[in-house]
Amino acid sequence: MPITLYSVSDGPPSLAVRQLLKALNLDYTLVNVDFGIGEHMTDEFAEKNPQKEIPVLDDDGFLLGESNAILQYLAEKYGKNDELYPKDVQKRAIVNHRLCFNLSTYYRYISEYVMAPIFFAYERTPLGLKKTHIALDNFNTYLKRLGTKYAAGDNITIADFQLVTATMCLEAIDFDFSKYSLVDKWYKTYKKEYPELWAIVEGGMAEISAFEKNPPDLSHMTHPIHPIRKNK
Ligand SMILES: N[C@@H](CCC(=O)N[C@@H](CS)C(=O)NCC(=O)O)C(=O)O
Repeated sequence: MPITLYSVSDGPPSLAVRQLLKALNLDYTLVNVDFGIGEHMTDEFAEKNPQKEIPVLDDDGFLLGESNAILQYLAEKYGKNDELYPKDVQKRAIVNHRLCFNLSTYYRYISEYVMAPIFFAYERTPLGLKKTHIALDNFNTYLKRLGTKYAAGDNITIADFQLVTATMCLEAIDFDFSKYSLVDKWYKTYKKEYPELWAIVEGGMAEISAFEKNPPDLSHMTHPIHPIRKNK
């Protein structure tokens, strides 16, 4: 049952999948893709994922990109029970909602504000900051309305893996989100109750924090979308 994950060591979607693989106690081969030298932009990588994005799962020849789809597939196929991805239709709908919310809004706004200016020639703008606060406020409201310990229920689900890695990006740049008290509490609870999963995320956070202070030089890169920062 050979499983390979193509992953980037500081990439939140990759870190979300790695947490699930650990939670499921699955043996797998971790292939670190070097973002800095554009390993994901080669024709060879495009064979695995035409979007040229990381992560990519290879489960015995079955290739899958998009971290949400990977989480859903692995939890469905290898989960010993349905805790991480409930079978109950409404519970599953809440998990799917949180995954969609993370992709469309929460991680999207956080990554545009935190990550893009670290790697590429973007600025942190007042609008970007406003969107980040909107995302945090939305998540805080979802936690309040559901009234559960975790994002989609009283136990962790695959949704928490994505939302934790997104929130970690804020901590990596010392962004104070404590006024979103339920987000703050949820995040601290996760760290405390799942130290072995948090350790995976923490490794990525250390890299992002270091890049925040000393941004990587990607001036050699030609990117199809993102403006490259010129070397000083
Ligand atoms: N929606 C995708 C996003 C994956 C993604 O954006 N990964 C980043 C690394 S963290 C990437 O590969 N970016 C490609 C690039 O910027 O060239 C997922 O959730 O898997």
